[in-house]
Amino acid sequence: MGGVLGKGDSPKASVPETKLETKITEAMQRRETAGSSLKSFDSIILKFPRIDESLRKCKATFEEFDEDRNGAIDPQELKNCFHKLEINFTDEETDDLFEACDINEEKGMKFNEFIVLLCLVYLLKDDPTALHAISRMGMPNLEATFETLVDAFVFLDKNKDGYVSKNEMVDAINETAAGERSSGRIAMKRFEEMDWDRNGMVNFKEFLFAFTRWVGIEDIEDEGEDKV
Ligand SMILES: [Ca+2]
Ligand SMILES: [Ca+2]
Ligand SMILES: [Ca+2]
Repeated sequence: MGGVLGKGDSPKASVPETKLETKITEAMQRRETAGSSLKSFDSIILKFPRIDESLRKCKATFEEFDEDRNGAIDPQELKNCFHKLEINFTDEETDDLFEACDINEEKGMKFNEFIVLLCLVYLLKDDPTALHAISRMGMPNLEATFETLVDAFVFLDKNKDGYVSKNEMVDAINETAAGERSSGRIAMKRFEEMDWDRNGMVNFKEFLFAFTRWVGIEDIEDEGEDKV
């Protein structure tokens, strides 16, 4: 875990990280050295509608890979999907990713989980330790959206440790809404929504899941097949 974390910013040691989570954090830290193109929290909010639109268009992709049309992508369907997108992850890496994003542990990726998974793949694609680095996913619009999401996280993570702390979140919001008393409370609430495991830090996966909720991606889950 190194000594790079600022005081009060380190994740609680009691929450163990999986190998994959460590890899994601390291990939994010590498990406953070390049900095963020975003200048303010407002500029992130302004991008919400376009991100929302782009992710919704991805629904067709989801349906394409949901071969048995049961409303979820199972491990085998995911492997077929990766094969088709020329994402060369090992079976073990694919299974780890699946487990990390299958938050309901239903052995099936719902649409919002699938989006988070693809975005993590996007972040990991430049991992120098990956057996086969992938150069592209063949979905330029979606990749641009993923880049925006990565960029937003990089903007929030001021000390570049791969996690957004509560203070970083509050700072980001206060920077824009100067003088508004309520903004700090909103920031706190947003943060608590994001920090699922309540370890005081938001990692990229938590950020992505929160994002799919904010833009309402979860709402469209039920448009397709009925699932009892
Ligand atoms: Ca399926
Ligand atoms: Ca941080
Ligand atoms: Ca957390």
